[in-house]
Amino acid sequence: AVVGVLKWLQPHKWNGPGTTEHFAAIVLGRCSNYTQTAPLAPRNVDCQKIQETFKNAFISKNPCNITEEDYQPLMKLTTQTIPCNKTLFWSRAKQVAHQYTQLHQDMFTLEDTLLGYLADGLMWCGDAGTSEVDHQSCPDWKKDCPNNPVSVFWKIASQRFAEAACGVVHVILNGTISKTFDENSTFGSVEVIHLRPERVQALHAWVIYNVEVPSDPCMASSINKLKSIVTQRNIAFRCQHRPATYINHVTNPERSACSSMI
Ligand code: NGD
Repeated sequence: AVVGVLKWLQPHKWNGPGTTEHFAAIVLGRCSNYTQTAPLAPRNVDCQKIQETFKNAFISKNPCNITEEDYQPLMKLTTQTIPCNKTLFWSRAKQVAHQYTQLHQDMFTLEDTLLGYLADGLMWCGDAGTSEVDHQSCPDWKKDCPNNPVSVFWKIASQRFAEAACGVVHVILNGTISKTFDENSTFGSVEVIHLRPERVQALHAWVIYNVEVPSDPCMASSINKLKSIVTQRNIAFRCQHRPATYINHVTNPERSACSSMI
């Protein structure tokens, strides 16, 4: 007990929150939940193995020196096929996107795939010289280092998700902020870049706003930037603005008449 108290009195090593309590158990529980209930769940999944492989990607390693290779075994175990036209990206609009896919279960965000589902909202890191996870602190992307276990994970998971997309793909963007499209976001810096023009015909953006807006959010300069990046890559681009109430409407099952709005 004394050792435990002393541990807490030590200054935290990193600036970010530590590994989520019960990380391994959560990953294992999510994996069994997903494989038993999700549409399109991959078959013959060994959740115990997935949980161990996830942990081995970062355990006993310097949490500022994580590489994409560290996650290759986990990526291999969680390969999943999303049908064409069913991929949904989002940026600064996580909640709205997930409300949408809850309602339209034939559409998939990264977090509706096994890999994203396992990790969403969790923190994790270890350290060289110990086989324990660090529950006290983990590196913060900006204040400590970019190549930390969580950032590298989302980068590679997002990249693979985008590379596998086909047909018409969608993105939900936040029209209530100035950088509706941000080139430095994961969507802007990883996903858009890794769409394959030979597989993806078009990107349709839905710009969500709360109240009636004075001018069309699709005319914002950041959307023009997105349009030019996408069309230069020989992928067609379309933008539509949609009020947030439109998602609220359809999230209310009593008002199923609203679902025809989509
Ligand atoms: O480097 C990071 C980092 N970058 C973003 N975020 C990060 N967290 C770290 N620990 N390290 C967090 O990701 C940020 O706090 C948000 O909670 C979340 C998404 O960031 P946001 O809203 O700026 O949108 P992005 O465009 O960067 O990323 C969303 C797209 C979406 O299409 C997903 O397929 O990229 C994928 N994704 C990326 C990062 C994280 C999903 C997540 C996730 N589920 O947490």
